[in-house]
Amino acid sequence: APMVRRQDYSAPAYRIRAVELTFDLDAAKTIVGSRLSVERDTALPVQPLRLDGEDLNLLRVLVDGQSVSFRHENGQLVIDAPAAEAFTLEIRNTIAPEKNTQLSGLYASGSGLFTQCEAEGFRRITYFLDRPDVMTVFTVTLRADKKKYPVLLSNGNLLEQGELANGKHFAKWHDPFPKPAYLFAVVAADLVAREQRVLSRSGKEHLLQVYVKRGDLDKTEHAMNSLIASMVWDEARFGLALDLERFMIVAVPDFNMGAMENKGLNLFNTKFVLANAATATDVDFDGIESVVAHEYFHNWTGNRVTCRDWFQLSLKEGLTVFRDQEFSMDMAGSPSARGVRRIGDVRVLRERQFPEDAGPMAHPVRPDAYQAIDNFYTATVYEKGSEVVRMMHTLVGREGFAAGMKLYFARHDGQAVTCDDFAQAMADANPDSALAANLELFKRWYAQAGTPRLQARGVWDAEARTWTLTLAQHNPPSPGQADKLPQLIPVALGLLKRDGTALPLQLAGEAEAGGTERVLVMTEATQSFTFVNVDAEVVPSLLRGFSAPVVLDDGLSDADLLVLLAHDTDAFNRWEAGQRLAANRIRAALAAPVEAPVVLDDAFIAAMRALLRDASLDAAFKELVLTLPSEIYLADQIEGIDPQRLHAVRESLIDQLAAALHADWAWAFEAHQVKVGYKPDAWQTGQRALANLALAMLVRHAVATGDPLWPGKAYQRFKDASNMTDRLGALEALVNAHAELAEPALARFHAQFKGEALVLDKWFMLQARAPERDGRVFARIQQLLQHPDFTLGNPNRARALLFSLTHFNPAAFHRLDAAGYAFWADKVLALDTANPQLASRYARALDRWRNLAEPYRSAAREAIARVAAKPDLSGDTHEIIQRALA
Ligand code: DPP
Ligand code: ZN
Repeated sequence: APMVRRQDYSAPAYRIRAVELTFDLDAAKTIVGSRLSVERDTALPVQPLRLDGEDLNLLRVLVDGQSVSFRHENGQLVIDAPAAEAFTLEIRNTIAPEKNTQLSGLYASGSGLFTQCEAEGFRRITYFLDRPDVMTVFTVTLRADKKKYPVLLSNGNLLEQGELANGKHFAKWHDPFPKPAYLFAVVAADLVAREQRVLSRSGKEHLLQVYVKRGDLDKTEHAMNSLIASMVWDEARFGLALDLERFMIVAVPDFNMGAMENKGLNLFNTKFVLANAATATDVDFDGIESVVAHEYFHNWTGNRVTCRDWFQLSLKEGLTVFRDQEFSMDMAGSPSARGVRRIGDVRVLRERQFPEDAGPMAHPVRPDAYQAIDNFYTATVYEKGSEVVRMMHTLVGREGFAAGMKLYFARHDGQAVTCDDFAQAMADANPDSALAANLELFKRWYAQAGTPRLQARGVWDAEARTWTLTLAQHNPPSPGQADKLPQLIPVALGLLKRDGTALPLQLAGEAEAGGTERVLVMTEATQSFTFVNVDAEVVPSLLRGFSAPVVLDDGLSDADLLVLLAHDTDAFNRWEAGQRLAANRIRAALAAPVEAPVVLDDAFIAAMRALLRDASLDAAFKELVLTLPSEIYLADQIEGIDPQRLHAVRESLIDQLAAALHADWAWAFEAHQVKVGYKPDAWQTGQRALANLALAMLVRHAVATGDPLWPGKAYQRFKDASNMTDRLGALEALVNAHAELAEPALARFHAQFKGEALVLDKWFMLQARAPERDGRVFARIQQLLQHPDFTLGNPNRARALLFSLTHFNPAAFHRLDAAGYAFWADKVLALDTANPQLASRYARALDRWRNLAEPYRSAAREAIARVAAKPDLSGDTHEIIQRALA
């Protein structure tokens, strides 16, 4: 596929003011009629009209009712010289939804028909100007068999519906808001809906609906509640109200992504809609709340103001992730629960985005070029993009940020704009801020790829009673960007005395101290800040709340980190101190000779025990601290990684924590039982998370020592659990410890939930993500491929088994015999013919092959080369593979 470049952007020569679409819906053959009101931009020289189309069967083209000559070029339908400045273009074509295994455009899932148009799926429905800066008013008539497809939905408001001959019926929808084609949606299916009428603050009534297949209504309450909470929050925090009479969410069983924000008709992967206590875990409930919010928030940040071109994707995604993260924090409530959320968000960023930014797919938050835009729905555009918005929030403050949002909508409502436009509005609304003073510098976050390294060293001068912090930044090269310029880095910090008390902060030149925490704004390659009235050596707590997406090297000793772990008031840095202590031990063990036993020191164990037993801390926080950094995160930090060795070392440390804290784990398990009715709130979620971690540690230790007590208790709990979080937690404890009781438990679980697709996904996932031991997990995955419930055709199922191995289980995947890589190559090729979007995501499992030690590195390269050799690889996968080998 040819490269598309940001610098080549030009405004559209034609606009489509309105379109009337008619669909005669049928899984085998759907007839699409399209009547477009086209206008030529008379300020531009006359150009051919080029309409995008893909996999369409064209029946006819008319201009103002007359036939017209046209040609096909590069997949586009080209009309060379339309005579008039404004004309009506009529197109008729057919498509075959049931053959559409790509799940882009109109496709069949279960017994229904659904669409997915972002980014470029609309062109798979009919010929159109399929680009986000062409915004059109859509009127849509759907006709279909009434029995098969009793529910017919599209965007906006329902104008009319009724019966037709031959058992058919119709529905006519009109969306008053001009929108890009990527926000178009259609649903024809046999569905039922949970409905609720709500009033917005202005007193307007809205109808909210959550559509699911029959039998799933009892799993829709949480999605509905999340939707209502999102509406309330967006009005309260940003003054943004729902602009439609009706807002619909529809659950789709086969879906490439999490969900899609189509105007007024959000389509969701079932995983992010369906939940009740019996079938979904706390983590699932949480995911639903944030994805429902995310898609709802897009109605303003994405739909009312959209992207000029796909290079600006982070304009809507980074901002909307920031909004959903803030929403979840506000929902969580207490400062401690907010801290827990922040830790979770940073974990995702560092495990997914940091490796991406260090590998062959590294790209700026606002990319400069792509072959397949689907490949750029990335952690960089989403999660790093959100961090960029968060830094703006830090620089202008909460009120200033709200003012910036207001100005952004005042200027750009109804437009398709750029990341620059957003940053400009933020700066203009806050003229006295550090953001406004350094706007061009700040915007390097959009332009430069890579994770900056921030070195920080403090020097105490006893005589002058000063403590001087010297910061130095460096951003290593990325593909196509050899040299980087300094970036603006907000460094939130506090200083702790060794007894843990916080020091009042006063910079040289300031009249008095101003609080115990502040934000330093770094704008140069190196910069020093001198604090005065410092009477003793201090321990700096830098980058509090992870105030910038950088890798920090602060040179703190283990003794310093123990002070922070015991006393830091910043939840993120307190947690981070514990993670770093663990990572230091793992690094030391990796550097030692293989034969040397890895022994966990008493200081670390004592610190972990103290934290676990600390009555002032929330269970959720403790669970995070007591969980060692993941193999994926650690592998990203270590050059020339040996995944097997890393796994062995980390497992050994967990074994030792399980043994040394045995009595503490037993206490924690008993002390964190929830004795009231199930609610997925922050408190209960924390209790269950810690109890489940404790149980896992107890079972692990019992299996190692041959003690039947805890495996037996875990099995009992698995059988008797009143909710999925506890049931799955107990099952996981057995499976992860390779306990004998894991087998009967797995069989029982399968029998109990065989009708629940999302629960079966968990069953596959759990087995595929278990800690590898003697190749057992890899062998089990091979067996599960043959299981009658396994299919490559359903993305959730494919992710549950295949992605679990390659993306989430490094020790099962990176094998000395290279069988994991062969597996990967086979599956990339198998997925690629049916579903290129899914295949190219899957292909990314080997992005970081260059960071592997031998013999992994060469074996991985060979597997990538085998995929590259396939002649008809899809454009999506080709781009990933080509970058990996570049
Ligand atoms: N635009 C969708 C979302 O992020 C997914 N592609 O919500
Ligand atoms: Zn989004």
